[in-house]
Amino acid sequence: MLLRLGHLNLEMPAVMGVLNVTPDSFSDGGRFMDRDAALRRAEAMAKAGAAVVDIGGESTRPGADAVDERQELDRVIPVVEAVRRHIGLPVSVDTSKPGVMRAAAAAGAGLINDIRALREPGALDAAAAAGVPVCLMHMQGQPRTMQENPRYDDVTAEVAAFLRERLAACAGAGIGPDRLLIDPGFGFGKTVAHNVELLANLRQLADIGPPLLVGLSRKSSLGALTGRAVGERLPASLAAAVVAVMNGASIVRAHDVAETVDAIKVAAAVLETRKQ
Ligand code: 9MG
Repeated sequence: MLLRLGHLNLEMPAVMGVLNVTPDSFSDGGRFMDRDAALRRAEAMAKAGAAVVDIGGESTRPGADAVDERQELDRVIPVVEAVRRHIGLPVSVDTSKPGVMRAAAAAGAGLINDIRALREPGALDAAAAAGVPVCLMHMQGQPRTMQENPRYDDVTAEVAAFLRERLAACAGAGIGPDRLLIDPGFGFGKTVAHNVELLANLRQLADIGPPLLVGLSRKSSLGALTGRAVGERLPASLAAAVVAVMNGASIVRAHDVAETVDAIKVAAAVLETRKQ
């Protein structure tokens, strides 16, 4: 298994803390819009053991509206600069826009997290030039409409085929496998049953090669499985994180960093013991 990816040490499963700088994100309601509040939140996540913080300026929740590039840059770049300058924690930027990718890398971001897997025009070239690792995520449709009747014949096979195709597109653009992460995109154009099937079959995606990143924290599928409101999904989120790590995930994207760090330490200890 690859042990380093840019600034990230993947020797042990790692936690990516979620830092939304949007007014409308589904589970933290835009509480982190203000630069200083964002900085305090990033600091708390660093203390809690996050390996990286994922800063997003455009909500990706189902039904969300797109924002233009200027707005996204204004929301994200000052926070990237501040986190890098004052905390030193590695920063990921959740964006699909080539201009934001370029500006984020120039401001010190060490990872691009693209829910569109570099499919926007110019994104492959921008990511190649930025020279930082990229997370390629699967999504069926677009955030605005993706939960309107998502369909697959075989969700695991189709997600795997998509990720292999995007890895090949990256190779063609000069982005080698040593700079890539892959992600099945839980909740992005998927029903509860699709998400459960992907989680059950996660090992097949881990076997593709690049480190696997997963994001299940507080997602609506966990609400559907438990009957819990978004603020009550911590136990379900931790269970999902542990299942994911036991099945090959290297990075877990999470809102509740301290709790997720502890949960995956247990999973990592079991995995280490199995290896011996
Ligand atoms: C931005 N974002 C929201 N959910 C996500 C997930 O599951 N994976 C990745 N890579 N990004 C996500």
